Amino acid sequence: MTRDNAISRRTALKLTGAAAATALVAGCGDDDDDDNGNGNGDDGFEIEPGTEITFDGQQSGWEGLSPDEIDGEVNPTLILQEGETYDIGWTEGDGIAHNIEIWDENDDLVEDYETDQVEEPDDDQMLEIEVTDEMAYYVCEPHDGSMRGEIVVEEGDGGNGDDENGEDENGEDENGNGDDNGNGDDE
Ligand SMILES: [Cu+2]
Repeated sequence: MTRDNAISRRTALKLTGAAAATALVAGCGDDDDDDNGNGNGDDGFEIEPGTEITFDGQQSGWEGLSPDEIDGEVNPTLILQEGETYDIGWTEGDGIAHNIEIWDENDDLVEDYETDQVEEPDDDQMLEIEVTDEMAYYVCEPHDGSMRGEIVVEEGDGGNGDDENGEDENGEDENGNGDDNGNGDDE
């Protein structure tokens, strides 16, 4: 690979400096991908309201099972809509006792969103949550260092009717400004 790259780079320079310059610009233009709607990998995964979010509880981290977007992702950042409800929990595990809790940015429990610690998950390990802007993490209390994922709350305060139209989502993705708001709150 290295050798090939060296050759092709030299060839490109010989052929035309303009083409090489263009290639460099394109290489740095990761933003283009985000504009196409693939920004989820970096910033988190936008989850449809009402979705059941399930994990495989491994001591090394939460491994996403469903929805498909988070399948195989470890501690994926979940982008949830304020005021909407979701089911979140774990349906498989490694035989070690885990639970799931929703924490705020100070690592305090939000509402009473916590489950008992069990070795084999059952229905009680699924939390039905109504999203508030306090929510910052989903964690396993005994393993809160490794089994911790971020929750990013998308505010629905643009108006009560906006969520239905999905106009908020589109606008934020194109501008890329939505993330700035979220980061400011966290810190
Ligand atoms: Cu755990």
